[in-house]
Amino acid sequence: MSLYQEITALEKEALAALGAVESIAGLEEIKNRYTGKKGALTGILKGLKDLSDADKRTLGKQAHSLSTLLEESIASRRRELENREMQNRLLAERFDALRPLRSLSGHLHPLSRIQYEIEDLFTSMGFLIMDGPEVETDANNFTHLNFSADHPARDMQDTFWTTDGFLLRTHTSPVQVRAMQKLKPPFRIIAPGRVYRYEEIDASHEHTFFQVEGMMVDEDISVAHLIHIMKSFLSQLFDREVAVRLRPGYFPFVEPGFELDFSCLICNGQGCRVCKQSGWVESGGSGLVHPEVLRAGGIDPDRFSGFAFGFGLNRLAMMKYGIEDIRHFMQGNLRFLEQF
Ligand code: FA5
Repeated sequence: MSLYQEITALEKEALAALGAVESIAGLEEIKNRYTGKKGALTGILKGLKDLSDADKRTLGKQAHSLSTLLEESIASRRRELENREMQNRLLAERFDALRPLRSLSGHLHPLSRIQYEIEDLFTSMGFLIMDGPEVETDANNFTHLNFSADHPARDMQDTFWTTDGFLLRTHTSPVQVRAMQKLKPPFRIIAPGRVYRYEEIDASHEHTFFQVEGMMVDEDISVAHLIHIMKSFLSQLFDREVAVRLRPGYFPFVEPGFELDFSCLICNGQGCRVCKQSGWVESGGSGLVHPEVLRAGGIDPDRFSGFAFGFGLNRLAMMKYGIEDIRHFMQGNLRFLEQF
């Protein structure tokens, strides 16, 4: 092969390689192969000095213009490859601020779910939602609710005490006291929240559970108002007609006091294991606010009367969602929680 043919072949080969190369590393390799220190074209250029003057002119020109051509082609291919690399990187790193998030995998805890639902039901009936602290005074948890210092009813709700004389509220009823201090009658409030009792736990008893308190104070409030509100609350919560029954019950802060039952939803009042064959399920305590409690709250019992109730939120949730053991709520078991 003459040198002319060699240079022509080299040009063809090098341009083909440059057209095919897809990476900067590959490009460097080609550059070395042809124009590097030991490259094919470099070798030819070095050999030019041994040629005749006539060959030097023609072949020298051919070799030098190939050298320039390769230099330019390599530079232009490098720009192309660098642009493409940059574009790929930008595409991979692209951040679309408006892209919708994948749906979050979190769930509302069943107690939060039922609490929010109850709050909606009562707000639609004109009730305010109130809050109170979980660490309470003896006065708010007991004394202002008509438990005297040595009242045996104090033992009905075994209490966790702090070392400096406060307690973990045993029920949400102290919020009744706070409501009377804050609001002028007429008013109606509910107060959902966490309560604590020093209690042996089993399938239906926890030491930490939730209640929802309710209180309505106005002129001429009677048991009929209590029954009406309870019936309409429970029927909406359970999405069907629910019957309500009052049994006498003792709580120092109401007179008369009642245990409030509703018809069992599992068996529709026919009798089953859940309602212990009675057809009724206990939901909480209720009654007309004791005149002493109104008086302690700065409300004239000769002018105003009221009803109050306190339900176990866990028990309502168990009935609504068919949960058979109260301990599920606090165990943080994802297989349980993910059902809600
Ligand atoms: C009270 O706590 C009264 N404060 C309720 C009340 C309010 C009466 C206003 C009158 C007027 P009791 O101790 O019965 O009452 O508790 C009320 C409800 O809380 C019970 O019916 C039950 O549903 C729930 N409850 C009580 N103890 C536990 C427990 N250890 N674990 C789970 N739920 C409980």
